[in-house]
Amino acid sequence: MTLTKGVDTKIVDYLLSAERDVREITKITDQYPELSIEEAYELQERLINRKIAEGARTVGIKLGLTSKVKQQMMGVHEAIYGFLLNEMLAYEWEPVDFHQLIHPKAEPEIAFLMGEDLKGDNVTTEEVLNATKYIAPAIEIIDSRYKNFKFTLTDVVADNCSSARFIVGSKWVTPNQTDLANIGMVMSKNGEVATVGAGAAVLGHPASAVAWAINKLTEKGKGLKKGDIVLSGAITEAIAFESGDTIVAQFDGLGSVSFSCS
Ligand code: OOG
Ligand code: MG
Repeated sequence: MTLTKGVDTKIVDYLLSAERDVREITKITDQYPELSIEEAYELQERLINRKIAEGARTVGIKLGLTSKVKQQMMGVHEAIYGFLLNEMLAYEWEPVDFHQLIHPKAEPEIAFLMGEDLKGDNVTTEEVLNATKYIAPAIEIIDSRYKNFKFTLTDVVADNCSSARFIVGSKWVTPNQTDLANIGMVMSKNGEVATVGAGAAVLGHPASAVAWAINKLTEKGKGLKKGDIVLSGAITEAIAFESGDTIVAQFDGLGSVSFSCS
């Protein structure tokens, strides 16, 4: 057990200062190679609690590494989750300020808005769909605090899974209006196609990814609440962007979501 009192505070301070000072840092497992995934989730919880103490509010969760491609890239077999805070919410009509971010990348995702509380250790895809009020196209902006976006699973979990900003499109549809697994998506940067994918990339079905996360949260005595937003995980690889860029993700039947970076 590496995570003694004092060490946990030190690591959380280290991660928070990197974000605040917009500066990349050496990954924490370089100094603490023994840290376990469970300890990483404890660190993540402490980091979120610190932000809450400073006035932030959780508005939902995000899933990461839900696609086989991303899991293979990382050499892992499991997805991860982190928390969304109100201060991460960005809007289509308000440019994202590049200078507040270290080395941001954009990911096309499907957002779920929960219409009911949902908790349990055996939640199914079907139950997730039934508890979902709307789905919408979304873009997550990830911004790992670690140098060159290089990390182990433990590092990224402690860093709240690289969360930085997210944008949800203005068109919301009920889940039964669309076949989420077969939804096609094209994401472009400055008018040129950057990446294409389909909903099935996310653990076979984006709602299955959400079910997985609820089961995990329940192990910790948590769950989803009515009104929570869930980002179900990137459908393709993430695309780097900088000042002056515009990113648009266009989903079949779901419409599009976009943002510009100033
Ligand atoms: C980790 C976060 C990945 C996703 O949707 O897969 C993620 C990272 O790649 O930095 O948010
Ligand atoms: Mg993501």
